[in-house]
Amino acid sequence: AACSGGKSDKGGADRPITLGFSQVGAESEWRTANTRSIKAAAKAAGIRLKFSDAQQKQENQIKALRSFIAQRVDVIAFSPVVESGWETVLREAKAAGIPVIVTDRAVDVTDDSLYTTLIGSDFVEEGRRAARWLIDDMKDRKGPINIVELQGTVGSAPAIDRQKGFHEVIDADPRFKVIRSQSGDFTRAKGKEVMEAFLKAEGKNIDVLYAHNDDMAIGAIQAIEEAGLQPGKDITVVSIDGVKGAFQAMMAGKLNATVECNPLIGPQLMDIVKKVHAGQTVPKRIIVNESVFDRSQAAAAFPSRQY
Ligand code: GYE
Repeated sequence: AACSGGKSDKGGADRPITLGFSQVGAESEWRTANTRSIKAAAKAAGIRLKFSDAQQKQENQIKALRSFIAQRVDVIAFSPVVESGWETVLREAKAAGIPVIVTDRAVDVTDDSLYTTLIGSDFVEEGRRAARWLIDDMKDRKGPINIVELQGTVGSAPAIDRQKGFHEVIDADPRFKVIRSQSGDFTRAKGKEVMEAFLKAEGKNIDVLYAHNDDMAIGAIQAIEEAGLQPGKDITVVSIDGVKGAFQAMMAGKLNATVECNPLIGPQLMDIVKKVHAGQTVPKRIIVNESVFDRSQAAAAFPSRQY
């Protein structure tokens, strides 16, 4: 086939770049904001976007990547639903001379020449931030303090790393104990369902809920209320993302804190797409800046929240 990895056969300078993007799904407020950002930024940058939604299934993503390769797009970007299992399809992209940019979630590959760069947040640090906030919030409280944990999608980078970072910090304080930990797949519905099971099993033993994203926390808040308890008071709730729904829950006194994870990476991604297509070298890892908000800051920050 007349396919080369060179830059000289990509057509005239005026031909728009075609980008194939495979998205995880639409599982959370974070994700829909991320999709909006990518679509808007592609349009603004004059990049032709082929967008595919995998509905949280790796097999769908692999199919999408293969279809992008068959269509000979200029650049592929994707947010991998889970970390492992990408070697084969990434080797196919490499053999076709199509550069691959990983966004948001990391891949676990032994050969890191299989992708150009990873643009995304430091999830381990987000987990540490949630734990540090909790330790500070409970500095005057005696142990034992029982935590239940709602994990993200099993095998996904944010679930693995947010658990790791949280434990790294919380395990150093003997008052805290994670008594239950289960996946809620990053959705409200699953977050609620799993929290109901936690409440049934543990009753009033639960002091803290740590959720790997805001949507699961929001679902769980509903379960806590339905169990006749007050979220934010009887059970301290801390989660990650910083979506508008979390700010509203904080303003209503039901969520105690959220650790920011910025989904608005579209403009940065398009910038990298152009550079990679032009054959420029880019850093292997690009990290997004973010912070932590609690209830005392929620009302002031809310009007300027972009997602
Ligand atoms: O925190 C969660 C989404 O990969 C960082 O995925 C992302 C996570 C985000 O479903 O809300």
